[in-house]
Amino acid sequence: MNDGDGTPAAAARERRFGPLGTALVIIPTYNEAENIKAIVTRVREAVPDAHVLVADDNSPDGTGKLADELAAGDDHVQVMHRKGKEGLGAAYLAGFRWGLEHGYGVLIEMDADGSHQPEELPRLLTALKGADLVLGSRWVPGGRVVNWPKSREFISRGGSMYSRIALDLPLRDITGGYRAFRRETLEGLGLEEVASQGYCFQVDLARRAIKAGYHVVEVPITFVERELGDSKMSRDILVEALWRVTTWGVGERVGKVLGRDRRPGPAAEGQTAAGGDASAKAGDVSAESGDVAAGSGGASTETGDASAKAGGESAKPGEASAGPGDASAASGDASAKASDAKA
Ligand SMILES: Nc1nc2c(ncn2[C@@H]2O[C@H](COP(=O)(O)OP(=O)(O)O)[C@@H](O)[C@H]2O)c(=O)[nH]1
Ligand SMILES: [Mg+2]
Repeated sequence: MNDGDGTPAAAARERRFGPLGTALVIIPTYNEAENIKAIVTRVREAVPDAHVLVADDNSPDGTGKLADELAAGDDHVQVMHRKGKEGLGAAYLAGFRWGLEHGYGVLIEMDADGSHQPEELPRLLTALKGADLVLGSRWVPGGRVVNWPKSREFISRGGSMYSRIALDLPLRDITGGYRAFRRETLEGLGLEEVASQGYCFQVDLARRAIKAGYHVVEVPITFVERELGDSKMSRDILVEALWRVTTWGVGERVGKVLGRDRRPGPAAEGQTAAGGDASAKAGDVSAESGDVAAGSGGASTETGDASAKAGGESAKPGEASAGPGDASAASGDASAKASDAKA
């Protein structure tokens, strides 16, 4: 059914993927004061054209303030100050909405603690040129983890294997959080319905992408366990993942028996992303998330239409590191340009 890279490779070969546009690296943070400067610096060095959005949940250790200081000295760095700890999934959803609203072509998930090495990001972006979604994967050949006890590896491998079987997903690392999405992919996932958190959030997005027929590719990564700060993952998050994956798996099997099956996706339809939904939601972002540092005064992207306009001067989203300089894409709505990412 697939060639080991997620979705039917034959169908993907017939697809034409548009240029990528500018990348936004979203880094959710909660108490990452010891890590924030290093990770932002490494991202800026590894992929200088990419922009960074730190989505901080009002960390008591002052991470948000440190991020503000980084943003003050770098027009490629933004900070979203959220009102309090609401979980990784909620922070990513807010970051995605902000990024879509501001016209970014690629949205990247990356942890703040150094586990996801920014130096590997160019490889993910290269793979995204021929895919809808790229997963940094610990569990494909060439992927590995550094400084993990066997017990943690067992849980992670087990979680992916359980999800793979329960949800019938042709993927190896389903809980990982180092990912690169094309904007059209995110727009087609139905993000407004996503309520899951933690590892389950990652499983949920991967499952939606496969169900929607997107071409998902796994790229091997070396995951390095954090040296500074503490993990926020908890037993509750594991239990949530187990419970939801089981519920989804049972639901899908019942659905199959009743004759519902996977929707034909963009591979079959020639990729028209459901941009309208995302843009309808985009307006909420700034209100919900407080302010984005030096916030950009207003959305200029008309998602769902083929031509979102550039709004500001400093950001040059057309010049994506991984993408061709010109954002006018073969695929319908990829011509959106980021507006003023920094006012
Ligand atoms: N904004 C936000 N970020 C979070 C939250 N929980 C975890 N994170 C961030 O998500 C990333 C992964 O969390 P981490 O604790 O390292 O998870 P682990 O790698 O699975 O142990 C880190 O950058 C955390 O700071 C949260 O509730 N809100
Ligand atoms: Mg971590």
